[in-house]
Amino acid sequence: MGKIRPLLLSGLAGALLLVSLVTFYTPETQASDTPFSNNSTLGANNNTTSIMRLPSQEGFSVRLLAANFSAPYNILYGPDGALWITERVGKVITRVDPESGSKLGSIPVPNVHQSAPQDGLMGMAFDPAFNNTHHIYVAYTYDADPSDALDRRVKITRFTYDAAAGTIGNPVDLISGLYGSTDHNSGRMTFGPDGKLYYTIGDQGKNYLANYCLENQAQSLPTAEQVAARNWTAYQGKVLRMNPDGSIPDDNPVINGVRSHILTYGHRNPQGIAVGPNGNSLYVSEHGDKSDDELNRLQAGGNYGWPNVAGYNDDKAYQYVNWSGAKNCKDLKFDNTAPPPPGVPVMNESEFDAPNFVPPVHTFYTVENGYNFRDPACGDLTYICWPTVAPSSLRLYTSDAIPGWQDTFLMTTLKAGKIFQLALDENGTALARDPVELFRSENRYRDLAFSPDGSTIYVITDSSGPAQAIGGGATINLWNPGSVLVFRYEGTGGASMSK
Ligand SMILES: [Ca+2]
Ligand SMILES: [Ca+2]
Ligand SMILES: [Ca+2]
Repeated sequence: MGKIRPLLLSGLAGALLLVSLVTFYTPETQASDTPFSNNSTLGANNNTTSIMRLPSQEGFSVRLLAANFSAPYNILYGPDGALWITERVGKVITRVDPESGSKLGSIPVPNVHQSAPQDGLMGMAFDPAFNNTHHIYVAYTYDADPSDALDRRVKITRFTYDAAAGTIGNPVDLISGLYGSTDHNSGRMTFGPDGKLYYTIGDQGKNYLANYCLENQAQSLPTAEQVAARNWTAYQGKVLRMNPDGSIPDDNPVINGVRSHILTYGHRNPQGIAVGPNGNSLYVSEHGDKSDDELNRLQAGGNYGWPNVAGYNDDKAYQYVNWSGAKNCKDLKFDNTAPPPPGVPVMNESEFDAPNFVPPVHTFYTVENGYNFRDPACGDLTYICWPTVAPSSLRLYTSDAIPGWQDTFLMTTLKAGKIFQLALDENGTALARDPVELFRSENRYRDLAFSPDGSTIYVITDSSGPAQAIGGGATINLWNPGSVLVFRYEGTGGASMSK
């Protein structure tokens, strides 16, 4: 087949009009940063041509597999050969044919409560023995108050999948009554090679934005009495490790004299978790505040510093401004780009001296004091211009199908319109080389999954929200909202990414 280049009618960048009758991949003609070179028409009616832009990447073909998902949050390539996608707002698990993109059915998850920007149906994991047990594990917010009032909590429930009926049933709660929030629930999970279930629970966005008068609990640790009473107040800003029945493993760390579900603490919003190369260690990606998103390697009992430390303990462009510690907090207007008002306790990072502090493997990005966090290029969406990327997921690529990729992480981002490839050094405690930036677009990349043969990457995107515009500043006009994109390696050798 010949190469067909789309006819390009250029105008203003924001209103760029692309017309093409086919979607076709033209690797020789595409620069890795050319945003508009793959395109296609959508819609059954030729009279209503709609315009779609797709990211491009040298060495990869790109296509839209499926769309119209309701805030897709977690994607897994299932043992049954289907893509399984949780829809956070939709409160369903939708199964998708990875070739045709057909939706094979949407499975309602019962008793999910969703009413805020970051709550609803979240992470999901297959039982490692799924083909025998048909068990899947799902995390979601629910309303624990039987009255009209809302008590937003999180639980992890095991369901049994009925393939013939296309339903899930036999719910068994592993853990319930975890704090839930409008913000920073995190809600990712994975099984480790040790057969334990690992779950990330964020700091609930406390001491921040709408929740700025609530005390941040990321440094809190439970008492033995709280654990016995199943009081999970201290389980905020943590990574939890549990047996598949939800019980506390006998070999979990004893922290401050207490063994609990807590593996690590001092986390902010760890939305990505993955087992590292060769089954060694677990890693999380987490959102920083105005700087210092982090890749972290988990060490049992480790303190990852938040909210006292962002990134490294280096006193760079961050202080712990404890709004919730102000007696008159409710009278104050939250603004984290202005000097804190009188009465708000402020701590320098260097005042934090926890002996078990674990610095990040890498930050995105650390900046110097005096950095301008009010870049006018982003207008009212100032945070889109901050030196953060908003890492939303972390997945390990284990195949040898793509040259140079084996045992590297792919990390999706919400703000940067990129997927980062991260290669660890021999010790697993630092990056071996600079991150490689892939698949630039104006999308909020939420999560990804790999095909079993390693040739294909399936990426889900947020349904709405802002991202960094390619020309600078911020945009809310996402290219492929609420979709599954497919990036297929075409074996040209041009994408070894091993610079
Ligand atoms: Ca209620
Ligand atoms: Ca940290
Ligand atoms: Ca720092």
